[in-house]
This record gives sequence, structure tokens and C-alpha cells, in this order.
Amino acid sequence: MRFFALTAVASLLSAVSAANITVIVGKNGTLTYTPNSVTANVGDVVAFQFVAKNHTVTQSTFATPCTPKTNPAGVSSGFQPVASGATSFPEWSFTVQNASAPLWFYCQQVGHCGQGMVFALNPTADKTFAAFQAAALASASNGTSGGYGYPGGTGSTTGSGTTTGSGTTTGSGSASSASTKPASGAMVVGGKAAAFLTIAGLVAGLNL
Ligand SMILES: *[C@@H]1O[C@H](CO)[C@@H](O)[C@H](O)[C@H]1NC(C)=O
Ligand SMILES: *[C@@H]1O[C@H](CO)[C@@H](O)[C@H](O)[C@H]1NC(C)=O
Ligand SMILES: *[C@@H]1O[C@H](CO)[C@@H](O)[C@H](O)[C@H]1NC(C)=O
Ligand SMILES: *[C@@H]1O[C@H](CO)[C@@H](O)[C@H](O)[C@H]1NC(C)=O
Ligand SMILES: *[C@@H]1O[C@H](CO)[C@@H](O)[C@H](O)[C@H]1NC(C)=O
Ligand SMILES: [Cu+2]
Repeated sequence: MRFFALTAVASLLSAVSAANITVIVGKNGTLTYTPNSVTANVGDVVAFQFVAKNHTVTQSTFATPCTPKTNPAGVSSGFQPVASGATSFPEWSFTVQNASAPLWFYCQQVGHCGQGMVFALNPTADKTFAAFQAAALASASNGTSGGYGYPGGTGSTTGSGTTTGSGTTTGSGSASSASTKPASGAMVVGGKAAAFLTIAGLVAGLNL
């Protein structure tokens, strides 16, 4: 009985203290995450809201900022196209499960990572956001780091944003699928690899 009472108190406390941190993706049409670096505690939800263009939030590693994490596969929101003038925005989130483990993310859209569109969760004194972003920028003129350093196309975006994001983590976070409507259930970490979209090349007429 005492066990159950303590459990109830513990979940109440964590519910009260957990924060929901919102990161805006593509604010005002820029190739950015705002903020681009977040410090979060275990249980905090980091929610990405896609407000423009056609971006992703895709897990990579500190060493290779512009390449999807493998072994085990990281999480990814998948592409979240947002029509210009949209009034509702897709959202994708995960819950922090280990605040001591920094997590690294980038945008898989052609050219965006090489222009510095990267995000860090709980970077450290050794592995800083600045160093991570510098490595992403350096990969733009260097085909060895994922090949996403091509200039993006220009044009206008069409399409609307229903999210079908899903994925797994390395054990330091859990992913939940989300959409412009509340998801019916949270997707918790599992062993299934996220399906990463590959970028075939420039697509004329897209507002990348
Ligand atoms: C954080 O967001 C989740 C999912 O939207 C929600 O269930 C939870 O109540 C929120 N927590 C806080 C502290 O706002
Ligand atoms: C948004 O972008 C437009 C066009 O680049 C610029 O003129 C405007 O100042 C920006 N607004 C903000 C709040 O940054
Ligand atoms: C959390 O991450 C740190 C750093 O990667 C690791 O040393 C530690 O074992 C992890 N803790 C758990 C409970 O997974
Ligand atoms: C290319 O990028 C990789 C990974 O960031 C780096 O190790 C390598 O030194 C770079 N090569 C050149 C020629 O810049
Ligand atoms: C979003 O970008 C991806 C990758 O470039 C592309 O395959 C997809 O068609 C784009 N979606 C829209 C609606 O533009
Ligand atoms: Cu992007």
C-alpha cells in the first residue's frame, strides 16, 4: 500500500515539474530552429512546431551532423511541409529520458544542414552547439558528411501539414507522433528503426 502511495506522489510531482519546451522550426521563413539549443530535464517534452517551408527534425550525431543516426537508428519527424499562409502547423515531439545524454538533430531538407540548420538538446561543455553547427556548416563544401550541402531550390510551397512522424531513440528519449490534431496516443521508444527519407536532389519549384 505504501508503495502505491509513493508512486502516486512521485507521478504527481513529475507531472507538475515537467516542462513543455516549444521549438519553432522555420521561423519567419528562415532555416532555423528557435531556440537552436535547449537544456531540458528528464520528463520534459520538447515539441517542434513547423511554421514554414518543408523541414525535418532528424537525429544525427555530434561527429556527423548532417547524416541520420544509425546503430541504433535515431528519431525523425519526417518532412513537414507547410503551405504559405497556413494557419495550423504540424507538431512533433519527444520526451527527454536522459538529461546527461546530449542529442543532436538537423534538417534533412536539401541544403539546410549545410547552411547550419541544426539543433542540440543538452549539449555539454565539451560538445557545444557552436561546435556542432560549425561542423554542419563545414560539411556544405565537403561531400563526406552526408551530401546535404547543396543549395536549395526556390519557389513556392504547396501542400498542407498532417504529421505522421514517428521513430525511435537511442534510449535517451522517446518519440511521440503528433499532428495538427492531438495524436491519439504517444509512441514510446521501441526497437523499430525510423524510416528516413532520402533526398534525391533538387526539385524545381519547391520552396526548400
Ligand atoms: C506537455 O504536453 C503534453 C502533450 O501535449 C501534455 O500531455 C502535458 O500535459 C504537457 N505538460 C505540461 C507541463 O504542460
Ligand atoms: C521576416 O522576414 C522578412 C523577409 O525576409 C523581413 O523583412 C522581416 O523583417 C522578418 N521579420 C522578423 C520579425 O524577423
Ligand atoms: C544517460 O546518459 C549518460 C551519457 O550518455 C550515460 O552515461 C548513462 O548511462 C545514461 N543513463 C541511463 C539511465 O541510461
Ligand atoms: C569533411 O567533413 C568531415 C566530417 O565533418 C571531416 O572529418 C573532414 O575533415 C572534412 N574534409 C574536408 C576536406 O574538409
Ligand atoms: C518536402 O521535401 C521533400 C524532400 O525534398 C520532398 O520529397 C517532398 O515532396 C516535399 N513536400 C512538399 C509538399 O513540397
Ligand atoms: Cu530545413
